Amino acid sequence: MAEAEGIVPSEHVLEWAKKDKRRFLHAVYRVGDLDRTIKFYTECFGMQLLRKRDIPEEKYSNAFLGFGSEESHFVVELTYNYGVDSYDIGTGFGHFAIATEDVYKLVENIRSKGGNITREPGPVKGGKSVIAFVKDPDGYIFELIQRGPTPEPLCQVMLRVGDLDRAIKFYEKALGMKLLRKIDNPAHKYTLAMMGYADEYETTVVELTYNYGVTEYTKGNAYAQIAISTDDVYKSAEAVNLITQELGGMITRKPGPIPGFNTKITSFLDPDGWKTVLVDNEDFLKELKKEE
Ligand SMILES: N[C@@H](CCC(=O)N[C@@H](CS)C(=O)NCC(=O)O)C(=O)O
Repeated sequence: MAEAEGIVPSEHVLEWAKKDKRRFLHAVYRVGDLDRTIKFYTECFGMQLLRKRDIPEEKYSNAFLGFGSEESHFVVELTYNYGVDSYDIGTGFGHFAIATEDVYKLVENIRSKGGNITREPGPVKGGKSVIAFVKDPDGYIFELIQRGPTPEPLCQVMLRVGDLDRAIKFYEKALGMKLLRKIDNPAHKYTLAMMGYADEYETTVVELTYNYGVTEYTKGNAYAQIAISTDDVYKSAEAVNLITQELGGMITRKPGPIPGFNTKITSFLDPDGWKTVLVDNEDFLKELKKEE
């Protein structure tokens, strides 16, 4: 009866987030010099430049880079705002991660091109995975993780959160993600939760990090958001809206088409203030075709 009157009961709204067709599309962040970052990511990481667009009316340009087509891969969307050559990354943003079969070899390549290695390759403290850290020209950290071959080398976005259980619940309920792995590392006083839609070795995940006793971080103005696809921005926004009432966070853009692009989106903040944008699957594919 309620549905016939156009009111969707809350359990149906929450089911939607789980059965929707979702995939990590891109991470959006600001850089001070587009060409400098494109050169660094292509030469040091082996990414491909997938597309570039200039929007002079709004005084910004974008470049999309990744390890495969945007139709099937997670990529980075760099934003250059005319005349702004540096940003504050803040303390909350952690890193992007790249999986590679040989971290030592990749580090040598990056070093030979003048890249800044901030943590030499070797087993992670308190674990076995071989990792290294690299700082890009704007100061964003990339973690290099040694793994077997994977279809999705751009494999993690790490964000620090002040309440891990609350954040896990939000990503499960509002975004329909699964808790894929939770690792407590008491020796180094942190807990991690890997959140995503499928196997963390095959697809991209959000790595939520809780440092014991730390509840607040600064956001800076450099990192912007993660974009995730959906079959219905309107239903998705209903689920997000319900969960923000329970756990915190807020819708920052009501569902609907972006003027000029016609792509339907909705965006919101999680309880820690991290932003996600949900983008209509079909509209996104149309946008890619238009820009080919
Ligand atoms: N305090 C750390 C907690 C997370 C953490 O330590 N992560 C591991 C990687 S999963 C790391 O960075 N280890 C440092 C190392 O092994 O040198 C942070 O906020 O970044």
